[in-house]
Amino acid sequence: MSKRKLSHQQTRRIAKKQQQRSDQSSVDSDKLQAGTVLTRYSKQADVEAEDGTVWRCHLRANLGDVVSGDKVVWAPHDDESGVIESVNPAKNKLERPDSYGKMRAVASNIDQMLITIAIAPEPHAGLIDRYLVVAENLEIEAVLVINKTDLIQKPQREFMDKLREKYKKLGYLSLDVCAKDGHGLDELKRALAGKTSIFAGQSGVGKSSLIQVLLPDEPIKIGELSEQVAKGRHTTTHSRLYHFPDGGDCIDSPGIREFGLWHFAEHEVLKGFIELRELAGTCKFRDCRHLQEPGCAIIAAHQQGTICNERFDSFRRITHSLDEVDVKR
Ligand SMILES: Nc1nc2c(ncn2[C@@H]2O[C@H](COP(=O)(O)OP(=O)(O)O)[C@@H](O)[C@H]2O)c(=O)[nH]1
Ligand SMILES: [Mg+2]
Ligand SMILES: [Zn+2]
Repeated sequence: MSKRKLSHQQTRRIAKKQQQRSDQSSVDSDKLQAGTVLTRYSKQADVEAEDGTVWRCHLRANLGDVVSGDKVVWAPHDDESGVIESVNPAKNKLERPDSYGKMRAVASNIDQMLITIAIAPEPHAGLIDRYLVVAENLEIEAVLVINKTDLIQKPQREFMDKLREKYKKLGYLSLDVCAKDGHGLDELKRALAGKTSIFAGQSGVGKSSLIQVLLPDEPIKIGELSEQVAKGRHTTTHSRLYHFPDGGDCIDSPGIREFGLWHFAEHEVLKGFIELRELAGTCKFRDCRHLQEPGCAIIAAHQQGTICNERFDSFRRITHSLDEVDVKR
């Protein structure tokens, strides 16, 4: 409590100072409060006050990318709306490039990524590894969530078992769940408790469905994305932060379905492959790119069969995609 109070006072002080500098601000500084951004719309945001009430807020100019999970200082304007005056520095920010190549924040202050897959839609090759590059670079935990266990038939079981084993070997927790019949939900709840998690995964794997079974009273849109595609309509969906009754928050975000990694540097891609980054320290050359250099520890390990083929290929494919972008630039 005292810790929170302190940071609240500090941020109020900062906001006050910023306000004094800004001519356009007319907010009475006594009204300033701490809050959390639940949803960001194009020009406004829903902010949750410390008492749990939610306020639709306008944003002061030059606040930058304000997204779900951001801690802010805001002031009420009338009975239901307010103004965000300042944004606290975030512990981390998940970003993705937009269609113009500009980096856009998706969510802030995340502790954990739940990489969600299912037998249908079938996981794209290397997709899990791509999410892991993002998670490892944010330095957050990553958990593999295998949803729709009700659909796994005998022929697919082996595929899923292999996949699960591959990531377990690397030290990642993996959970089998089913939003439809409730299998594995207690374990999922335990994994979510006390953390802010973000569900990542292809559209249609059941991210929103899982959040819905955990929060039956929330009006969560299920399957909306695939319907949208079918209708060929462009509707904007927004990220949203939810609280779980047993503690812990999660962010459901349409912005983290699939995105390129070309904004990553080579060493960051390597950071995403925990078993390879350990080896890289023993390569002969310090600036080894692990492509064809003599004395490369990663290539040697691959030849000796001590690292997983698929992971090595994934690493190569991602690194190669960075080169392609360089050419285009
Ligand atoms: N059979 C089965 N279907 C599911 C399960 N979870 C979600 N679905 C269905 O998968 C579709 C996509 O779900 P949605 O939650 O919108 O996926 P999202 O795009 O990842 O958020 C919907 O038609 C859901 O009803 C599950 O555990 N089993
Ligand atoms: Mg969804
Ligand atoms: Zn090397």
